[in-house]
Amino acid sequence: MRFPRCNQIHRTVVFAATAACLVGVLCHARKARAQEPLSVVQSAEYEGGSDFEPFTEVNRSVCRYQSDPGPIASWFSRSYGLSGEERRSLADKHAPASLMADHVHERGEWMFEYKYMNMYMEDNRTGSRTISDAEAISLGNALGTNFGATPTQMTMEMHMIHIMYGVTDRVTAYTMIMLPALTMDHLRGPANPAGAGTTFTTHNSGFGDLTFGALIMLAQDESNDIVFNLGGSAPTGDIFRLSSIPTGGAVDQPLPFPMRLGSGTFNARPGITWKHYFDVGSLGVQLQTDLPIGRNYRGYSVSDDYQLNVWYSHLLTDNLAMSIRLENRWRSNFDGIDPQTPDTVISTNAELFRGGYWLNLGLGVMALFNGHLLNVELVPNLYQDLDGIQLETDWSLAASWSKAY
Ligand SMILES: [Cu+2]
Repeated sequence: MRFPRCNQIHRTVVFAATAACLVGVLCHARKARAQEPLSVVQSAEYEGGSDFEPFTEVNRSVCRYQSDPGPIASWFSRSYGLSGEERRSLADKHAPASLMADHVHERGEWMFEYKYMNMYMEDNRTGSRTISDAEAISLGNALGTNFGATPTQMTMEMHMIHIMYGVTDRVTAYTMIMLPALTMDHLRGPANPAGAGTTFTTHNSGFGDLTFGALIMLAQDESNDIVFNLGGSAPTGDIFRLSSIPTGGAVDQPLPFPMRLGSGTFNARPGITWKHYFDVGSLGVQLQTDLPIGRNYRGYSVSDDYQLNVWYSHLLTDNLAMSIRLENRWRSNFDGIDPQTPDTVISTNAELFRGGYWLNLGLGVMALFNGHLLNVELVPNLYQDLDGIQLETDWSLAASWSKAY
């Protein structure tokens, strides 16, 4: 387990403070607006039949839209002073697209979601410094690796089918079926029988680890949710596939760690989320973990993974929201050793070149059409500090469609 060093903590505090200031300003603006006196007509409309409370939350928009505005007008409208349940059904009802396990469903309700994620990694990095492909070979050799090849670029795609079901109003069960598709480009090193300086690409896809669990509403009031994720995953993803592509057909070798489809272990994935709903948006904080239990049958265990997220989603209309998110991610190196993945061959075989710290920015859009939620987020990396030599993360993307019944 690695914790960020001073400069990383410093950066994180600065960003968190910036986000907090932004939210503070928005809240202040919202409050100032709510305190504007109601006109005589608006007060009369309010007394004439609204059951919203508290009284001070009512403002002009509530009154304006009390009669049905029609489907087109309602898409562009904003409602205020809604009940807790109504407020949770607007465009910001789910966390930004890259996140999971932030919300529950009411008893008997199903949710179906398809989610696509793509992470793009180009160039290697040692610590926080980007290095050229040639240096990845030379520095790698000095560190006792990359004699066979160095990775130069990777695309990690994930298709996910996410199903949720409200067992009670406080407990929602869920499962996620993962279908990763991994592609990695390489440059051959000095000891490769297929010739140093040539390139090759490997690909792997199939079922990943099946994820499941229960989301438990620990506490809730009109504007706050605290949700605990009692989650885990089962080792349904294949972790041992052979390829002779790296050596141009000379030798069959197991695909290295980042090209494997699962962890090979049962993982505990506890997490906790706090969400606060304002009239104009919502704030979320989530700690999510992914912790392998024991070692897999090849003799190693993957990283302990901790993700700490803070986000704010702003409602432009009831059906359209934009989000900004800050993600801290820590990963440990692997434990144990897979004896069939010698570190000398390639850096992606090295158990001690897996850990690091990543700081990512998320910029998202959420749109509701007739109960269909489209949720898209682009996630550029802001900072990363990696153990040994590893491919650096440039950006990731998440896009999902979901509907509850
Ligand atoms: Cu859901």
